Amino acid sequence: MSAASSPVQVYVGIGSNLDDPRAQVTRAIAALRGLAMDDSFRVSPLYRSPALPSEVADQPDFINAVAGFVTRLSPAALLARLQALEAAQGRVRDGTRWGPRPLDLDILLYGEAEMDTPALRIPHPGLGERAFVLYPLYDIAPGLRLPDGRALAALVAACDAAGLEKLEGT
Ligand code: A4P
Ligand code: MG
Repeated sequence: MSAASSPVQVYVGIGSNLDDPRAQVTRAIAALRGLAMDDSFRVSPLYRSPALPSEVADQPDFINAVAGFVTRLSPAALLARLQALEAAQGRVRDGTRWGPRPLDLDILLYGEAEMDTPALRIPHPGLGERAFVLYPLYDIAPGLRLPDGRALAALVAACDAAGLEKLEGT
C-alpha cells in the first residue's frame, strides 16, 4: 500500500456526452463517493451544455457535474483511480482530443497545489473560464478561492454561461 498523505480537499469535474450521459454521470458520482473520507462528499446538480470549444461542437451535448471530497490519495494515485473509473465506464482513449466520451474525470483542484507536468496540470487548465465547471463548483463551494488567490464568485460573475442549463431535480 502506498504511504498515506495528509487529508486534502479535492474537486473533480465529471463530464459525459456518450452512451446515456446522465446515467454515466450518476454512476460516476456513486463511484467517486467511495473515494471520499468520512462524510466529506459533496456533489453539485447536473448541468447540460454544448461541447466546447465551438470547433468540436458537432457532437452530443455534455452533462457535467462537480464533486468535492477529502482524500488521502496523492495526486498521481487519485488520477489513476479516476482513469480506472473512466475505463470501467467504457472510455477508450484513441488519442482524439476533445472527442466524445462516456466519461471524463478531471482533477480540478487538489488543495492549494499547483502542478504543471504532462501527466498532471492542477488547477485544471480552463477551470477559470468554463461555465460548465465554474457553476457546479460554485454550487458546492461558493466561498472558494483558487490557489492563485482569485475568488470563485468573481470568476462565475465574469463567465459567459450562454447555453448552460441546470437540470431540475438533480
Ligand atoms: N491530465 C493533466 N492534468 C489533468 C488533470 N488535472 N485531471 C492528463 C485529469 N487529467 C489530467 O486527458 C489527457 C491527459 O490529461 C491524461 O492522460 C492526464 O494525464 P484526457 O481526459 O484523455 O483528454 P481530454 O479530456 O480529451 O483532453 P483535455 O485537454 O483534458 O480536455 P478537457 O479540458 O478535459 O476538455 N464541453 C462541455 N460542454 N463539457 C465538457 O465536459 N469537456 C471537454 C474535454 C471538451 N469540451 C467540453 C467538455
Ligand atoms: Mg480530461
